[in-house]
Amino acid sequence: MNLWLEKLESDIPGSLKKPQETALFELESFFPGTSFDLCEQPGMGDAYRIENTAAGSFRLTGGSTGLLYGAYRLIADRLCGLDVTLPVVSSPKYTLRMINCWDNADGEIERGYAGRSLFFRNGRLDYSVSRIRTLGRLLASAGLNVLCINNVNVHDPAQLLLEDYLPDLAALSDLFRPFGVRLMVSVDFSQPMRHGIATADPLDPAVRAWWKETASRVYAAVPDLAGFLVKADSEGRPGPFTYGRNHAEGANMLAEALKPFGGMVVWRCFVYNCRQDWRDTKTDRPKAAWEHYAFLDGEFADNVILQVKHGPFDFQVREPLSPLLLGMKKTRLAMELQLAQEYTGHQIDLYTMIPMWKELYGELPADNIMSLAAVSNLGDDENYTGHPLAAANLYTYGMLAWNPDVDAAEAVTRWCRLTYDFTPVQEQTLVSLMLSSRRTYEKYTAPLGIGWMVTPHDHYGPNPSGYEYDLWGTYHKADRNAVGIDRTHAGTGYLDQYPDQYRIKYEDPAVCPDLLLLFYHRLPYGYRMRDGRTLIQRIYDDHFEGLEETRQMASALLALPFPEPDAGVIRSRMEKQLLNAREWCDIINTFFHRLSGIPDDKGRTIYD
Ligand code: GCV
Repeated sequence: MNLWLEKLESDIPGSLKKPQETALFELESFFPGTSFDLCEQPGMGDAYRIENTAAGSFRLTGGSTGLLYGAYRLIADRLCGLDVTLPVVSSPKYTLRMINCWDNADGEIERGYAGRSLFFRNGRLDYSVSRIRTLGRLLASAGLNVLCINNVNVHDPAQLLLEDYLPDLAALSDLFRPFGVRLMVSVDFSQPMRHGIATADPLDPAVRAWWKETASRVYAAVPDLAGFLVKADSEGRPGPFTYGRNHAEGANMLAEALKPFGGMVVWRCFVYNCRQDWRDTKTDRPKAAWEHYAFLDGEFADNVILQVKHGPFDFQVREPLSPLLLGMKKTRLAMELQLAQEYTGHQIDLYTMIPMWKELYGELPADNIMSLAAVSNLGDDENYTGHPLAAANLYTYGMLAWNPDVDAAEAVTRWCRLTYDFTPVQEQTLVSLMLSSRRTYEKYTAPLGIGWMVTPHDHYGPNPSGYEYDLWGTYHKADRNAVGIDRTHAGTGYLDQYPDQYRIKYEDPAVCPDLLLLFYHRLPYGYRMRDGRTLIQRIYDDHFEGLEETRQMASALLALPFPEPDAGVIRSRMEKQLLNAREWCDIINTFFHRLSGIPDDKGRTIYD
């Protein structure tokens, strides 16, 4: 399957070595009889210019990768029936447009919902060459250029990617090179200790020497490796804290080792106390990233990028923008998104993400960050993303990373038009279902920004108090009178981490957007919302509406003429989504009804 590239030649030859060769192959196969003049200008990098030279012929100018992106632009525009006025000039907003795979060496994918790994089997790099080529082509056509192939939780034997498996890593990177995709690897901060060194202390000379020697071996094998991705001192992973060092000391040590080879250290900021006592009311998990990193602003080497999850918790359906993304002006930052639908329906429920990303950009000045990363939703299912419509999240993520100003509806429409041969009315139906799918999911799951009412560990389906007395710092504290946590200055003080212009939007419940009300405030069920409804009524209404919208979505979606095998997969997943929405709606409503004893104003069924 070629997903949105279904109409291209099905096989891409193995003889192609460089992106500009791939560009020429794609153009000549797609536009037979048209002549193309490809002018490589290395200084242009990923940027391209497309112009007409004479009737019916095109000149493309760009770096080697720029020519490839230009070729896919021309092809996709033609497939979409767009008449573009030439010349067209385009360059990406971010140089690194990254995908992070959480694939383990045994072939399992942590939080993977589309099958097993495309790269690993039985502890080794072992894959289908033709699927890797197709993946390279898909990524390039979406403008994505960095692929981290292994889980940030580096489990044995994935460390061997820097050691015995290095030739295999080199062979895999050769396969991606014609598509302009550079590999990255997640590394284990304690890896020197596998080699008789007694410590992983970043200031220890033997440790520093080990990483330098390792970097030079790795770059001899894979000269264009993008760098190392690191999860340190997080959820049990090793890191600098063990040695009384801070994260700038840890990251800079690796950065020094990679610097001679042009490699980057992408250092994740997902650091919090994952062994919290629920009785402890002083610790507030959303404050953690800021507390660990903000004071280090300006101390990171210039080849370190701090990768910050978009919200302060962990990819809930709705979270505010992480204050760290607003506060570290002297540090290179990447925002991390999650295509894998961990908390957002496991690629069973329909959940199109670009409206949410656009909301984040409404808060985040695009220049505050220098890169975007996204946790992959890929796997070895025939259609790569489990749910056929989840492929739109991969494609539109690429569009966003190229140009954060992209319009959500245009991006989803482009993906639909490339993927399916629908009439304009059918296309419009699908696009609007996709654009509203996140809001629908939000309505039937945890209310008003509270998050976390999900089945523990697996993270699919409702369990309102599943995490309430656990170690993870994710509490809603619902009792018979009220729900939520006060995160204002008077409460946990989380809101103090924001610049004033952000703080004032949230600190007063009368001003705070409804959809984040219970993230920021603890409120009684009888609290009057701006529209006159009580808080409890709003919770009931949202849940009934979410279920009803899912039912309507199902009938509209299933009436569309999807081709097989997509039609069958969409139908069976929609059946599961309907059950999931009903379960969420009833369990959340019953949970709050039992606690509050307040009936639904409209007399609808809430089970006791
Ligand atoms: C890769 C959450 C997920 C973990 C994931 C972690 C992370 O806690 O549940 O599976 O680990 O985030 O982003 O590192």
